Amino acid sequence: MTARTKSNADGLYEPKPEHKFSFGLWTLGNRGRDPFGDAVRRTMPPTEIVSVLGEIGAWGVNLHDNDLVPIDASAAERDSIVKEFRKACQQSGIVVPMATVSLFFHPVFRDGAFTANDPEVRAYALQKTLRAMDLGAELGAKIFVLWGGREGVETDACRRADEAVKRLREAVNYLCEYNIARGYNYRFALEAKPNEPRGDIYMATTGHYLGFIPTLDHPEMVGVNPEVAHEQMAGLNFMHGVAQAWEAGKLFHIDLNDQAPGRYDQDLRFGSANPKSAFWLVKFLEDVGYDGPRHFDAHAYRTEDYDGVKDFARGCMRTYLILKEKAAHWNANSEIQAILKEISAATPGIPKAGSYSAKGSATLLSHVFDKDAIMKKRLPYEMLDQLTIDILLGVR
Ligand code: GCO
Ligand code: MN
Ligand code: MN
Repeated sequence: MTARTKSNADGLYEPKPEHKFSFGLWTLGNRGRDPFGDAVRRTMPPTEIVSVLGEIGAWGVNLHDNDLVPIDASAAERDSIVKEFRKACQQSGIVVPMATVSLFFHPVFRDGAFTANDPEVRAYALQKTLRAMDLGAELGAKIFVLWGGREGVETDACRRADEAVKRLREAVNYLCEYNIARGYNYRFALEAKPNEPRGDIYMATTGHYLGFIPTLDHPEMVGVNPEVAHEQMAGLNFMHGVAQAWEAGKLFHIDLNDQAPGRYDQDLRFGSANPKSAFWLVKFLEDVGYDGPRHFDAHAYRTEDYDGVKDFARGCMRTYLILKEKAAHWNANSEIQAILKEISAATPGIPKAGSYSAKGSATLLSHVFDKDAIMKKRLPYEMLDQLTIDILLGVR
């Protein structure tokens, strides 16, 4: 409550369309079901979710095919649902930046979708994805996310793991050709996760996908959709994976949430569990000028009603904007800047590493490095980190 009042009073942390904050239909619409307990919230229709998003100042809504259109809907039902949804989006000023496909909910995908052993399941998965691409394109989506939640195993007895990689490649190549044939201009964003719902998922991390993408027929069309919780479940530094994706020109989308390492998939409000990691992430995205959607793939605590869901969604955006402000503050801090300058200053007269040349390598090989002198240079990272903490805790 206080948070909301303050936000309205100071206007500083008010979400605006240019921030590109988006939420999935499945995030606000999450009813709090878990493996041990049933729904605690009623089903909120997609048109209502869109109007809530408009009310709280979000920019976009993302969807799986079946978040909007029931899996067995007739063509006529589908068309009327889509029409009504488009109208709701227009009324609330909400865009659809990303679409995706559910290849995990229906029991038919119990052994995977694109990697399943049954060729009929693989064909059905492909058909379902083509239709989801049609749907997304109709709604204006330019990014298509593929999350292979069921592409994995409980026992490796069921297939050779490299066969799964080959099947996945074949499927993504197929989708790229369809993208070209239909002129959709989608950019595909592949989302990794180490486990849950499968015991092990094949493409466990963003790094796995960055290795896979160059083996595709149209690598330029395919990037990644890293998710905070997914890398943290694996105990990894999320921002490092994002940075590698960015540097490779592959950061097509991002899923923001939070997660305590070593736990089940929690999908917590952005920045709520590890605010310091969230800070480095936001600082990275803002420093490099990432201009894609900031998508929150999280959901409200199971204790909440739909007012609480709004608190949750507002909180995600507010924390992002607070951290963005802190990042600007960090960059402008003169003590921090002086330390940064000092720690990477070059000693005059030393040979440069850089790119190889015969002459350069000869100079390098003949140089005598003074390791004792190198060791005398200070690396005040304790101070640098404390300055960061001071900023984060609001005393500097
Ligand atoms: C999860 C995933 C999903 C995907 C979504 C988009 O852990 O369940 O993060 O939420 O992001 O299915 O394809
Ligand atoms: Mn997730
Ligand atoms: Mn996700």
